[in-house]
Amino acid sequence: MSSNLENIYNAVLEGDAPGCKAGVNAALAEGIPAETILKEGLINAMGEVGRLFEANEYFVPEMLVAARAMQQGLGIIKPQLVEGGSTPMGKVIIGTVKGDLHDIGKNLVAMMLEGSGFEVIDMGTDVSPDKFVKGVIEHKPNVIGMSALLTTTMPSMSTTIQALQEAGVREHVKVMIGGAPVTDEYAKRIGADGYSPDASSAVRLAKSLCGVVA
Ligand code: B1M
Repeated sequence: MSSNLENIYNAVLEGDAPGCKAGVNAALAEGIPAETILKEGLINAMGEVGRLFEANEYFVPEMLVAARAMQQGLGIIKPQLVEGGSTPMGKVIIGTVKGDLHDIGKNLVAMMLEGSGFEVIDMGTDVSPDKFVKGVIEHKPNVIGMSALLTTTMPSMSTTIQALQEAGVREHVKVMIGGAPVTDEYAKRIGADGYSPDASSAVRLAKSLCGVVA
C-alpha cells in the first residue's frame, strides 16, 4: 500500500483530521484515484474502527473523532468522486432513520447521487416516518432513500413504509434502503423496492427505479 494511503488509514484510526486531510491531498498529488483513497484509505480505516469498538478497545469518543477525520478527508475528494452529470435523472429524498445518527454512508450516497445528476433533498439524521411522509408530500420525489446503521433502528424503515401507505403516497414513490446491517432479504420482507450495499450501486439502483438505463 502507498505510504500516503497508510497515512490516511492511520490518521482516521487516530482521529487526526488535519493528518487525514494532508494524507488525502498528498495521495491525490501522487496520482492515486479518489475511489482508491475512499476504499483503501477511508472506508477500510472505518471498518477497523468498528472492529476496535466491538473489541472494547475503542469507545464512542474514538469513533466520533475517527468519523470527523473521515468526513474531512471525504470533503477533499468529493469533486473527484462525483461525475458531474448534467441530465436530470430524478428527485431523491434521503435520510438516516429515526433514532440513528450515523450519517457518513448516507452522505456518501447523497453525494454520488447528486454527482450522477439526481436532485437530492437530504433530510439529515434521526428522520421520523412522519417527517419522511411530509417530505414526500412536499417535494414529490421519484425515490425515497433510507439509511440505517443500527439493528435497533432498522425497523423504522418498515414503519416509514407503512406510514407512506397510510398517507396514501406509497404508490407515488419508490423506496430504496441501505446501511451496514441492511440486506436484500430485509428490503424484500418490508416491501422496499430495492436495497444496495454501497454508494455506487445505490446510484445504479436509483437510476433503475427511475427507469433510467444505467
Ligand atoms: Co456507531 N455503531 N454507534 N457511531 N459506528 C456502528 C454502526 C457499529 C456497527 C459499531 C460496532 O459495534 N462494530 C454499532 C452498531 C451495532 C448494531 O447495531 N448491531 C454502533 C453502535 C453500537 C453505536 C452506538 C449505539 C454506540 C453507543 O453510544 N454506545 C451509537 C449510536 C448513536 C445513534 O445513532 N443513536 C453510535 C455512535 C456512533 C458515532 C456518533 C460515534 C459515529 C457516527 C458519526 C457519524 O456518522 N457522523 C459512529 C461510527 C463512526 C460507527 C462506525 C465505526 C462507522 C460507520 C461508518 O461511518 N462507516 C460503525 C462500525 C462499522 O460500520 N464498521 C458503527 C463508513 C460508511 C462509509 O459506511 O455507513 O456502512 P456505511 O455506508 C455505506 C453502506 O452501508 C451503504 O453505502 C455506504 C457507502 O458505501 N449505505 C447505503 C449506507 N446508507 C445507504 C443508503 C442507501 C444505499 C446504500 O440507500 C438509501
